[in-house]
Amino acid sequence: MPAYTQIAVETHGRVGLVRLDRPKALNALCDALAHELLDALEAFDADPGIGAMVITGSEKAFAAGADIKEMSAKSFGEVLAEDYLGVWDRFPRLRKPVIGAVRGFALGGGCELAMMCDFVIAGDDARFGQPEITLGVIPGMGGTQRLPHLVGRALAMDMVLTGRMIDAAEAKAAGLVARVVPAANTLAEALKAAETIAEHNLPAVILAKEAVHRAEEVGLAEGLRFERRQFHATFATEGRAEGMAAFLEKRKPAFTHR
Ligand code: DAK
Repeated sequence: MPAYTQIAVETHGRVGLVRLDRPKALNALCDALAHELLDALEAFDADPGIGAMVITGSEKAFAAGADIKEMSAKSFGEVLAEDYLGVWDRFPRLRKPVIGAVRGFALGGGCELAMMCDFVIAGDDARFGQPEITLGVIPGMGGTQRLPHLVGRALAMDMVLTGRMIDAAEAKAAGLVARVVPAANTLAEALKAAETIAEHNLPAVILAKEAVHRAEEVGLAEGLRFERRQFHATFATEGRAEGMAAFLEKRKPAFTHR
């Protein structure tokens, strides 16, 4: 495993866990952290021993946004030439599910990272916001696009234009997070959910994730056709036969993840 300095990486059975580890900067997403995170996630994605991933931060902050100190000195020419933050384009190409386990602040790029995850389990101390407007900029890692998909235009406009933070309960009611749990249980609940996913027939998990994301990109008729093809494709996997046989034989399936 590479020597990471901005993140800590662990495996729990078939689950890969990445902890953002810049506590003094509230896990602000500097360029080095972003590259390490994507490298670690891609390594898990390619590892046949891993079936799902979890990203978490600290008790105080999942991530307080892009690194304002790093960003503040950059000129337009530099951000354009470097494709600053373009590294995040690698995230949606991950094929295995990623769960965000969020406590504390998830602001700006941190909220956008949470939204890149396939779903979020939030502690009841989590706070989400897109405060970029207060810095004179706008969200740049998907905030203006993913937020309205998840919470609708009204709340997305409120958050993006005022910079207001919402708490975990409001995020749950709005559809930004899947579950809210007592703060101390956040990571344990996320790992449990990831373990459940990782036990399932991996090819079906990958096909299902891709199909759900397709719903955000295409119209209903095309999405339904895509889903049918994905469903048919599960019949080419060993796990489809095993899963159905196990049900009929009243036993637990033994998936080979092929
Ligand atoms: N960047 C760098 N450092 C940060 C930071 C951040 N986003 N957030 C916090 N820190 C640092 C603070 O500077 C402080 O460092 P020291 O002063 O101790 O050296 C340390 O973390 C602790 O923070 P505070 O002292 O402020 O802690 P508090 O508990 O008082 O306040 C807070 C917590 C989260 C409310 C506050 O830190 C805060 O408001 N942070 C900034 C939140 C924010 O505005 N986030 C949005 C960042 S902008 C783009 C792509 C993406 C983006 C832009 C463009 N393109 C593709 C072009 C995204 C932009 C953003 O995310």
